[in-house]
Amino acid sequence: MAEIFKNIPEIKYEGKNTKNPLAFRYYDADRVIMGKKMSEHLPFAMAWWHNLCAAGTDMFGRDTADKSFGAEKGTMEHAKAKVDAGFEFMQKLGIKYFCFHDVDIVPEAEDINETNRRLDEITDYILEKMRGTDIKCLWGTANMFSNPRFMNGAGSTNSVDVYCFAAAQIKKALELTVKLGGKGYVFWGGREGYETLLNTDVKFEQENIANLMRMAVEYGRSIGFTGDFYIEPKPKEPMKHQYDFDAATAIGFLRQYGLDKDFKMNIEANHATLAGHTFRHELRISAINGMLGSIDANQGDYLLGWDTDEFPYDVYESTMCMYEVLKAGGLTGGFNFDAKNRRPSNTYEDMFHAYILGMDTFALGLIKAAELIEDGELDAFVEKKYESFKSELGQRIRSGNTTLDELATRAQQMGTCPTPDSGRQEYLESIINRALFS
Ligand code: XLS
Ligand code: NI
Ligand code: NI
Repeated sequence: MAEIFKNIPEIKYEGKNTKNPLAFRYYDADRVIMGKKMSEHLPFAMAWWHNLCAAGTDMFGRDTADKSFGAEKGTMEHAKAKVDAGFEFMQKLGIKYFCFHDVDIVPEAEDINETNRRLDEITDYILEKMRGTDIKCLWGTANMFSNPRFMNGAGSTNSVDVYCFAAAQIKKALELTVKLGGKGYVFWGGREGYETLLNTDVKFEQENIANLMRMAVEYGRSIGFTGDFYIEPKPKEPMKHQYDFDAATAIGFLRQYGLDKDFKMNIEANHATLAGHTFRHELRISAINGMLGSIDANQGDYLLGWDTDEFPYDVYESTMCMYEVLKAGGLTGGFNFDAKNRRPSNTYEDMFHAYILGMDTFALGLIKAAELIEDGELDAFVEKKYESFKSELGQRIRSGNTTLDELATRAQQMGTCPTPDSGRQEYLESIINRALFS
């Protein structure tokens, strides 16, 4: 196999002082942190779509990067060249997982039967490639948002025919995920939402989405898929109102339709901020509901109101993220870089710099989060903050063994209410800075 990224060596850990642009400063795969290797804490994944397909086209201009990898775009040769490029890329970076949509790995044909044939062919090729490596599939998914047939939604479509195509794509994508040994299967509800209530029956659409998911679970389990299904919440873009607005909304939906045993959350940093939340809020909400599954590791831009899918460089955010992940006992999934190079970063080297940046950002976040946890001051503060609930009355409130009448009587006996202790936010923030910068 001809080498594609010719001037790029295998990327190695060289420590924080290295000036080598093609080396890790913090990601040291075998370093043990809180009893586990960094590589186990951080199962990084390459997103097929951004890394091997997207080439810089935006609303105002065409491709700036060359992702032909020596083959003509739109052909199966190109699909295979992308596999070659992807595996070389992952191996050079020491990345062990990839994520894909059905139409990322082959050009979609007019007839779904032909698309499916191509998918069989390419996944044979991917499997062959996987055999000589320790690279695995993190998750698969069906792209049910690009094709014009999905303009009114996939599970939420008004058309039974379109609903059948969505079902067929999910069925095939599940089969491929199982074939490639994928740990998870993602539903990101790209077109599952609406622009105006004037033409939308929300209840009807949500019930249809839930039914599609139920059928996916039934079929997946019947063909031996034992992994997690994920919902990837996102509040807007492409639709004004997306049904899976945020983790809390998606979890409520799953519970309402009895899907909560099979599904977890795939939390994307940039989606969290679009929802008006912090990344860590979404992680915490998922974790306390037992549904923290996987992460789409990227970051947004606070000045831009859309999903800019930037590579994460913000160590404050990655530290907060890893704090939540460590506290939750890790992920069942991994860290998929659902991120793309900025349009003018259009060389092969830039693709590597982007992943080195992202991997180092999360490695440093892991190191700092572990320091914060081992230091214990934040935990101790939170523990103390709720101390009054350790009293006899507090315990009874916690276990639901009080009445409004009893509590009101006690308040009336006190007459005036003592002020609770300070929340100490600024001091606690200074602890984070201490960990990050000392
Ligand atoms: C889009 C989503 C998408 C999902 C997979 O905003 O992040 O890339 O991760 O369909
Ligand atoms: Ni995503
Ligand atoms: Ni996204």
